[in-house]
Amino acid sequence: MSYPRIVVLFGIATSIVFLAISTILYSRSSLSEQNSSKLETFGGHTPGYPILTTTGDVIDPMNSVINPKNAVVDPMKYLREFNYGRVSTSPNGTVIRDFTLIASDQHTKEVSPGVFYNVWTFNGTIPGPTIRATEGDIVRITLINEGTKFHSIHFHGIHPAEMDGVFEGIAPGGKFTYEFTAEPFGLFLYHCHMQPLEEHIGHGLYGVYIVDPKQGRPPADEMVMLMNGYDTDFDSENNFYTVNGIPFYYMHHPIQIEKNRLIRIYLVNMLEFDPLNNFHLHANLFNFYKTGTKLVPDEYTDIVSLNQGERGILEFSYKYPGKYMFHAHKTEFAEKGWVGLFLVKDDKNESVNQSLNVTSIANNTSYSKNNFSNVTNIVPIGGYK
Ligand SMILES: [Cu+2]
Repeated sequence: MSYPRIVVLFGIATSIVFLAISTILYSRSSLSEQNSSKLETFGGHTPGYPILTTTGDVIDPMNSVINPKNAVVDPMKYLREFNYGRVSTSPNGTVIRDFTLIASDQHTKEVSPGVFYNVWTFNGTIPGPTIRATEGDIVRITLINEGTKFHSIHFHGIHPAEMDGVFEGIAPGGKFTYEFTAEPFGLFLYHCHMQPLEEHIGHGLYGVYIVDPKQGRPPADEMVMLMNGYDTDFDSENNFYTVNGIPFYYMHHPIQIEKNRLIRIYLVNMLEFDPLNNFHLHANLFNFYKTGTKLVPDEYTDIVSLNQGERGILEFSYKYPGKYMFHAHKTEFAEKGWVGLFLVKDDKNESVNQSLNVTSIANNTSYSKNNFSNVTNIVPIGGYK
């Protein structure tokens, strides 16, 4: 007895479908068993809300020490380092400032303890050096491309089209001198403008450019803060957030300032991928000068939000001595590294160490394992707001 052909075909088809479904179900369950066997949950006070679930190593920048030899920048040095260039004067008396920036893209540096990343840099650091001039000066920047890709420098500010660094890439091994008048006064940035832009910026080719007004600004303890992030797993989302290049750095090395002294921060947002970043100052308010192009403040506030490329100048002083946080008020950014501390001294003669009963935190200008360990002991972990 023979079955009709259609019945045979139906039988075969059903068997194939059954086999396929069984195989998929089996492989899925064994895959999830594999994953769950490696998954570990870390931290968290509330059941169901772990701080971290991972199958890999846990890197904790709050409790780890970055090796100064490998670090992409020394944030304490960067904080108050302003580069005025090699100064000369033109026949008509104009001040000329010459700078040299060397682009590279083939090095690997530590951007957070244990996290090594292919950094693209101007003069070897992220952020690149802060360039400073006075309104009306002639600024000349020679870019030397020691990298393997085309690079350029695009400055914000007013200048001719051919000095804009957008259409003319500098080839590997090449060099080019950008020249323009520093105008107007304000707070600007510079960055590579080669395509794909998010790759050249995301890897670190940027820095701060300050143009002082001719009459200057009132005397102050001045510092630069550049907000950035690192996408270390290349999914177009940042894994770390920082101010001045290393996550949590100023939590371990608080920035020392004096009570009642005017503080001026040149704040720039270079964060790639995330649409918005911000800055919040604890127990105080600041005058905010948007883009720094006016001498009267736009706002008196304790928080300012900036899109990528936006910047402004903050001015404030602390009335009371003590330890104060500053950080992104976007919680995720703060918890992934964009957080720091000010230590306010009671008066010039009294040491912060005495007033706060802590040791070995004075003038940390380089990465020292000892200093880092000592400081770690006095910094409480957690609690941003
Ligand atoms: Cu580039």
